[in-house]
Amino acid sequence: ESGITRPKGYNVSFHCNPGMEKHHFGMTHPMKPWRLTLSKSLIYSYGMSFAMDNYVSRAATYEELATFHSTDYLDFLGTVLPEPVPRDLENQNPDLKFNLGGSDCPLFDGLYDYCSMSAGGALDGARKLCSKQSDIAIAWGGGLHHAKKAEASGFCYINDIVVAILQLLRYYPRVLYIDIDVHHGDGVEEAFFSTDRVMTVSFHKYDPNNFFPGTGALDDNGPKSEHNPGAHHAVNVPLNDGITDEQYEWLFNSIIGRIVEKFRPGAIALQCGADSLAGDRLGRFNLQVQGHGACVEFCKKYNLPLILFGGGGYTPRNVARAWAYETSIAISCDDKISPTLPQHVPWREQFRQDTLFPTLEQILGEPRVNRNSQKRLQDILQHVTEQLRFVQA
Ligand code: V1P
Ligand code: CA
Ligand code: ZN
Repeated sequence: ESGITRPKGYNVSFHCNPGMEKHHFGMTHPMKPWRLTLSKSLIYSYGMSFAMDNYVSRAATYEELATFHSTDYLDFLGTVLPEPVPRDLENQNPDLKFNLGGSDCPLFDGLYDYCSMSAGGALDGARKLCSKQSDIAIAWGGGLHHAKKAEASGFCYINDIVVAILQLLRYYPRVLYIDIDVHHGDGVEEAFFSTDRVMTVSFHKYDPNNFFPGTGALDDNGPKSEHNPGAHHAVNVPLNDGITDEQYEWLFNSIIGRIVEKFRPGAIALQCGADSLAGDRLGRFNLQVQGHGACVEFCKKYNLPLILFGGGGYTPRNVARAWAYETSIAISCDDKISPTLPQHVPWREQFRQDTLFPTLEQILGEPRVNRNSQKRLQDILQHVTEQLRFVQA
């Protein structure tokens, strides 16, 4: 008996396509679609599927992808073949078409299927919110925030988030996009740069010279022209290495609290990239599963239609923990699931410790130095507060 029951008074829908999980970016590539398998296996082992509507999502159609992407790009993406010999780091082709085929965005078998399945889950989730059949939709296979209209970038080929938000905009006057991936959500920001119907907020590690993608400075807030409706509608929260749960929660709650009050969104789209967790192979923060999940909890409290996307996350055991915990928050059973991992969860040894909430010591051995002063975080909050004076719902 897991004690996990359906949430009272609202519905959660869970959208995934097992077809995504069999794709591979290449042996040494950090993006492992297998992390989705591990996440689902933990979610199911806890018995959470009994508390949600579970959907095997379909692949998004060409027309659906073309609501954002250029047809030139989609046509090329649909016909490129995998490279017989993977390019190595020294042998980069300098003129890649649409940025496809480099080490970040390699061409692999079934690439188009993988992309359209990721977008299909996100779009199905958005549609469930629009039709009010669900109150919270979960699409862990989405969240690929770097993809541009006609360009692949940073492991992302199709921007499922933009496609899903475009769907939400058919029903909701304003959508708030929040991105807690350790990287800047540049593709989503750019897509909605010139509209005041979407406010984008990204929390990320910022170091223009040494951390991908290098954009997302505090004062990059949208078009500089006051005549452009998108002016002031991009919020950027640049952070340094080692930020802790306590600091992140304080900043997240303060900033999002003020934004919701001022912008009054009709729906919230939250990208839950798990590379902001401590111990991530690419990330630099010291967040724990609890602090990451607290962002989901905070967004849920507004009782607005909410869609949760995946995103980055390169240490699969921690990705699975975070997305399982966040699924439990969505269905309000976070107080009922055991902090000890289920006895019969497949690949149990992959998790190293048998807890859902490993300590920083367990995750890292040696903790990462926190380079975020409280003064700097206060300055960030002040900048955002001043920026919001120009925002009207
Ligand atoms: O740093 C770069 C590029 C490659 N240089 C020309 C600059 N790329 C990063 C890309 C990170 C993408 C993150 C995606 C997401 O936000 C959303 C899914 O999480 C990169 C890194 C890195 N350490 O930042 N690529 C790789 N590592 C890489 C390593 C091995 C093989 C292939 C790519
Ligand atoms: Ca981010
Ligand atoms: Zn990332």
